[in-house]
Amino acid sequence: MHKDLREDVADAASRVLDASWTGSHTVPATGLYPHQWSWDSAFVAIGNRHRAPHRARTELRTLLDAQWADGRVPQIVYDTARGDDYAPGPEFWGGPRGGAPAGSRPTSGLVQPPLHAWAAWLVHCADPAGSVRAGFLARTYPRLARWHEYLRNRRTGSVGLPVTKHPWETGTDNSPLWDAALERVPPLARTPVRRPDLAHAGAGERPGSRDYRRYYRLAEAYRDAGCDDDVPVGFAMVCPLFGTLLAVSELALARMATTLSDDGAATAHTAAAARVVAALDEHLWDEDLGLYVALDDTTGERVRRATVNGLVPLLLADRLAPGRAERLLATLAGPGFLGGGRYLPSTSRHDPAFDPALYWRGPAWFNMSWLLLRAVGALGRDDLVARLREQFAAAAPGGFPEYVDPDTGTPRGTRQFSWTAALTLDVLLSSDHHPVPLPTP
Ligand code: 2M8
Repeated sequence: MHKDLREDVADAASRVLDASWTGSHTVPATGLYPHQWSWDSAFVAIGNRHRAPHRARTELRTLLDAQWADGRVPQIVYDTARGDDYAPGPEFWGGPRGGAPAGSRPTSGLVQPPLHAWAAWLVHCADPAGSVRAGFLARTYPRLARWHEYLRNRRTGSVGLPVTKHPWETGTDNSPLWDAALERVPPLARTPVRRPDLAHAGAGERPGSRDYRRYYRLAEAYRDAGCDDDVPVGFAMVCPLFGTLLAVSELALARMATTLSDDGAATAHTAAAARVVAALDEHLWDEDLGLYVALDDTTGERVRRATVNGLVPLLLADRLAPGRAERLLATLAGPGFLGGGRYLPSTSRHDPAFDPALYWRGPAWFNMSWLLLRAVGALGRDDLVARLREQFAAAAPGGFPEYVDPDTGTPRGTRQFSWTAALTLDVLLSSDHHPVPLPTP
């Protein structure tokens, strides 16, 4: 990209991030998502580290300030000053729930994929001197380690991988991976379902009302059990995306521990990552589809659907069982994914549920393309890097959309979406594609 154009795009992305910055955190989108979301903040910090490392550190610290006593980092930290333009709001989660820090902002009781330690490490590496001055690692490492302990102690399912208790926890809420499990949840919620989201995105681009009644039903069950993970709620899914991000984040914690001179902890984090990778390989690999699939922890059955979630383990390429990385690369480049159209779809073009417009069932997402971009960049696959970068070149002209049609590039969902802007910045400004880089000397 020409230098002037690159600067224009970076300026436009920075304006999106500035408009969504509240002074303590960044909202994913001022209309559709007016609060702080867990993994969105991690993606945003990854972009902001290039231009405002102090802000990137604050973003993560604000999120971690809402960490529960049991170690969980909540899916949403509500900003009550922002009104009720999102449902379910803080009142839904209010009442008896365990462990939110006293005096902190109200939160959801659910979680989201554990990208945070990886993001914190990238933020540190972008400005090591500023990070040291702020005591960033010393302050965040213990909290991040506790977050992983929560996942290990309270969320590890029957195959040794973390279990999500609600589609909202997966980050890929409407993915066909959850269809069969969700089908067992009665579409009957006590709470009236409000849909303010439909004022910000087309109904054909968002989940349907039956799905929403099931989402509420599950969230009610979890909330009413005091968010106690010993109580089954009727949804317990193991996702290759969630597991991969946990493993990468464990490797990031290992780097942090080494930097903080705790070699024992570093060894433990590396071993934890290895256990996750071994479980991914043993339980989620699908030889026919050539990627990793989800697993229903309630029935023990694998969910044999090809989605982008199953390609993300490519981030762990050098640690996977022999031959897996090559198969993943072939699947990524093949007709179901990059080879079949313009951008990387969230669901394979060959899956019966593929829909190029509908949220997580086909559209191309910038966070997924970014994850795969880092994976193929580290493997030196410049051909695939170039293909994945094409989507980022379309971000600014499309108004930094939440997602795009993978074949036509038509923007979908909301616009001026923060992680789209942040990751566009990262793609423009990153020189190192290694997923978990070594510290800058
Ligand atoms: C979407 O999820 C929220 C619930 O968390 C929703 O649909 O209302 C997902 O794309 C999720 O991954 C994302 O974190 C969130 C905010 O951008 O929106």
